[in-house]
Amino acid sequence: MADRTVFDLRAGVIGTGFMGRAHTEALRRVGVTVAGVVGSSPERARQAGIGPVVESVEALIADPSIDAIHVTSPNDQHHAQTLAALAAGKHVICEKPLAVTTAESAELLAAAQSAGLVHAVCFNQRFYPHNHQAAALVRAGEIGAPRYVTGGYHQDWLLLDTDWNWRLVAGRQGTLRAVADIGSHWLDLVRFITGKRVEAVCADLHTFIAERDHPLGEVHTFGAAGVADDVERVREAMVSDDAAGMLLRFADGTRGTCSVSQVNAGRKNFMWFEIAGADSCLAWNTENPEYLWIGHRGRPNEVLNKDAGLMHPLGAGITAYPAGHVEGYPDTFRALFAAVYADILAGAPSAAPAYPTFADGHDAQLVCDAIARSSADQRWITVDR
Ligand code: SOE
Repeated sequence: MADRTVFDLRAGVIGTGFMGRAHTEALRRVGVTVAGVVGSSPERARQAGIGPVVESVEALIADPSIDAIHVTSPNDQHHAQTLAALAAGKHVICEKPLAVTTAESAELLAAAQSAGLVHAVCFNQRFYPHNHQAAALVRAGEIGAPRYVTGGYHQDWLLLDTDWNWRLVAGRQGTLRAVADIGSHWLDLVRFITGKRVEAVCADLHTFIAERDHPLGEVHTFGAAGVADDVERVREAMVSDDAAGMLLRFADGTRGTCSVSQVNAGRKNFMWFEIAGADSCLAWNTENPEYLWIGHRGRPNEVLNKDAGLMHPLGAGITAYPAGHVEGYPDTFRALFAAVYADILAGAPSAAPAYPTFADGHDAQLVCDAIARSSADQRWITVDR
């Protein structure tokens, strides 16, 4: 691809819901052409209006003009669609979680590596500028050795017993729901920032809403407001986790505590961390992303505003707007795809990809497996790598 630029690259997107929209919008900002989108039906894809409608996944993957496939379909479809895209020689960007079992995620990682294709998982929340800045500060030793990692991810879009989404359908999400859906973001983020893997977990998952009155049809993510009042509903028992508390042991003695919930009223998309090092502490959250709090003993605390001129190269490198111009959730997809498509333009993964790969997605699956087992057995479980 010697004379091609990012503006010559073409992507196909599977899924036309919340993530399909986020992906197509970010692709256009990076300069990649959205060559086609596939929905749960051609009519749903036309209604979504996010790109040229292609009749089927098979037709999209078979298009020789397409360089990469984005998989944003429900989790139980990721494995088959990703394998088919890789077999067709397409680079793949897959939404998290990568798969619904560790066997599937291991197979996808092996297939991508043997094909020599670019493979990425959308742990996009790494790409808030301050999350790269936090990683740079830790790597530079500026807070001392990380000791205690706390935080979590709270939402409220599944609070009511009338709230619904494919994630609540047993089998479509995988063993875990809230933990796999949003807890995986937090676990990936703290691993990216601290550089430490979770080695063992003690988890307590809970289903607070034992039964839900749900519509018969599909309800998009965060889509409760769009459901008609007179829609027919059925009452069904629920088994997946609405919330979870987790104690974590990282390598070399670092400890952690994480809370995950999709039933915390008022928390719309609130992810936060506080990383205590031997010397100083870092804190950040998604609802105030322009500021990184740096806590000290014996001297004033600091609040670093997002300003490339004040940040380490790692943080400044993914900062696209000047201080005071807030870069939020949609911008994380732009920054992530800019990194991924740099490798796609080169034709293969770099030695040390600047983005989360299927290896990160598979490791997240291994940690989720340990979390599920720990809660079921009510004891500490070591991650089985
Ligand atoms: C729903 O919980 C959801 O859309 C997640 O699936 C995304 O990964 C998260 O970024 C926002 O909330």
